[in-house]
Amino acid sequence: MSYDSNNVFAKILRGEIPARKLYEDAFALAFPDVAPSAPTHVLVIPKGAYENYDAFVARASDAEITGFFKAVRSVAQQLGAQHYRLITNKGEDAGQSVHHFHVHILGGKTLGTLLGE
Ligand code: DGP
Repeated sequence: MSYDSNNVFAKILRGEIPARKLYEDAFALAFPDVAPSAPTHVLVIPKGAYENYDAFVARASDAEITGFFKAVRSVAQQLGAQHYRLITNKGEDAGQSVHHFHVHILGGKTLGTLLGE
């Protein structure tokens, strides 16, 4: 699948859809998930156009990759999260519904089993 610049996160990056910005730097933007699965549920997205984790690691520069994952850490620190789970869904069978690479930060309670099943 190639990148579709009409996805909702691309629209958030362009300011066409509102989002409450929790963190922003040159590499990443973080905002709360619209349908939270835990008391803390924040999405972190790269600024570049990458449809999923595979595309991000394959095509992004080392600076973008490092900058993005450092931003994820900064967001978790800013949230004061001592215990948290990172999730990224790659592909629809894995649960990916928005095709702009993103990492979910989940926490704020004792989380269940990995797949919640
Ligand atoms: P995934 O299913 O892994 O692709 O996660 C996509 C997440 O994006 C899902 O938990 C709901 C969230 N989401 C979808 N549309 C919007 C939106 O317009 N704003 C925000 N803040 N989150 C959204």
